[in-house]
Amino acid sequence: MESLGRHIIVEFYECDPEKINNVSFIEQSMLKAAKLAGATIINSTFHHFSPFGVSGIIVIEESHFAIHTWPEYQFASIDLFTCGELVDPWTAFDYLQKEFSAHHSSSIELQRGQPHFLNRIPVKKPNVRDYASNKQNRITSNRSIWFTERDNNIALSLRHKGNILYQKQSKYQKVEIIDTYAYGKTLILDGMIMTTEKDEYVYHEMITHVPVFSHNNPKKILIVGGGDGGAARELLKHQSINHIDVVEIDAIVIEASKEFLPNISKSFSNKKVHAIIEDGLQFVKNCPQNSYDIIIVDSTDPVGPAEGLFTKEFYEDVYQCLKSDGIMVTQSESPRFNEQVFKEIQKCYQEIFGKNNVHPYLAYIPTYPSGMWSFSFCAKQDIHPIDNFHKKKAEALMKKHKLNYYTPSIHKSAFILPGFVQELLSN
Ligand code: SPD
Repeated sequence: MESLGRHIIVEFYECDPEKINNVSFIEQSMLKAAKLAGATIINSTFHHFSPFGVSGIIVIEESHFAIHTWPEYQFASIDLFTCGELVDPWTAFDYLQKEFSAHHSSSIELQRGQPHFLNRIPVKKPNVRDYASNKQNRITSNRSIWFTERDNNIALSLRHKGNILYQKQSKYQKVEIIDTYAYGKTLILDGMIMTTEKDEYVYHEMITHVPVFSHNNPKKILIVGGGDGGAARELLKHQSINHIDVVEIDAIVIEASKEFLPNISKSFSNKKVHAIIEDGLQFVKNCPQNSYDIIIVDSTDPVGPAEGLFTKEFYEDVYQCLKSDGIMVTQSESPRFNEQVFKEIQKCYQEIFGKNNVHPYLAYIPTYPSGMWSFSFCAKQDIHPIDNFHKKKAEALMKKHKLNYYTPSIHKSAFILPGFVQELLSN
């Protein structure tokens, strides 16, 4: 015996960046490499990091295989550590080099645990029965694949089933759908969670029913963004509403949602809902004055295609498109996580709608950064969302439709803001 273990340290250069940013592909490749090498797989865990990079490890009976990738450098760094004579780590090396389309590589083999430096001592063996049951427990292969949305200091990870159900790079963004254990199917745009089957109701109920029940008679609504269809689905629960325009910049978002999120996107088959594939910025610029009772800005975060939806120019155009008693509601990010954006847009809304006509409110969305999310209610006239709340209508709607978050009490309490949020608004 030359050593207890063989450790091959591998650097793969000029890999295919798509492949080494695909967590499912990497997991499958590493598992296959371990099998081909003759290893017995015990467990694996793989994480994708937003916007790019994957880390993963496979525990094998004969030690472990680990990987970290940097797609932006087309680089993958891998450790193949094996014990015993029966596993050949170089078989795994050859396979992975081909799988990742690595143009070239460097590697070093280290002998780990050299016997002449070691002193073997007797270790008590477990009794036969314990050993048998332990062994059975140990060799249950268990996939553990994680999506991680992360900024410099905070991350949220969801374990998913491994296969990416939908993945397309549109003209505007990367559109993905994965199936997570805790929150069901999840729509991700450019590495950021947009909506999940199990908590989408919070966002969609709160961005729609609050303005609708604060308006005297809303009929015609514009949704800017909202390509998953969730906001339109909630609006359809209101009989007075007879026309909903959904202006979504990215047809791919609608396509993915229709295919994999039918309960969220079902509104698109209703004839009151008109999907318009256009940049919301241009749409409101060209929109005739006094067109809509309510405008809902159901945007992504202020990076990438939605950046323009967080500008004064856009909100001024929205103001023009609203009827004289019109209401705009926006998703206005997290006052905790996006403090600066939250503060700045509140100021901007106040400049356009008037200081007393802007009312931010909160809801709790577990899959968004920090979990605390804000919406902003901005009225053209002096319409206060609590004073002008049509409680009877809300109660009637709740008898007909089962809502999961919005209630008449939540309508009011959502506007009660914690001290630190009030402070952000007053500075
Ligand atoms: N950080 C996530 C913000 C997402 C806001 N838009 C979600 C779209 C759901 N219809």
